[in-house]
Amino acid sequence: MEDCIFCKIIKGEIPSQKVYEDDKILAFRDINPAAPIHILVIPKKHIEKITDLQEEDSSYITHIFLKMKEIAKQEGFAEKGFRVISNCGKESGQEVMHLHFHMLAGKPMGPLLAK
Ligand code: DGP
Repeated sequence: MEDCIFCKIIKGEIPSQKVYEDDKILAFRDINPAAPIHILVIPKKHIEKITDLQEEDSSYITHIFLKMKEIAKQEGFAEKGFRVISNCGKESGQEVMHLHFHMLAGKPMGPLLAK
C-alpha cells in the first residue's frame, strides 16, 4: 500500500519545514496555517488516529506531549500559551489519516469551536 502524505514527509519524499525531529517523532509547519504559528507533531509509526491507539503506542503519546513542551519553549510561545488539537475521524474533519497533533499559537485562540 502507498505511504500516506505524512509517512512520505517522514521519509523526506515530500519536503517540510521541520521544527523538531528524533527517532520517534517529527514536528513540522502546517502547509495551511490556521494561526500565526501552526505546527504538526506526528509519531513516526503510522497510526491512523486516536481510536487506533494500542497500549504499546503509549510511549509515543507521552513523548509527543513532553516534546510539545520543549517545542513551545524553543519557538517562544510557551509563556503566552497555545492550543493542541487532534482530529479523529469523519465528523472531526480529519483529512490526513496519520495521527497528528496541531499546535496553534501566536494569537488569542478564541472560543474552542467555530460555529
Ligand atoms: P487534519 O484536518 O486534522 O487532518 O489536518 C491535516 C493538516 O495537515 C492540515 O492542517 C493541512 C496539513 N497538511 C496536509 N498536507 C500537508 C503537507 O504536504 N505538508 C504540510 N506541511 N502540511 C500538510
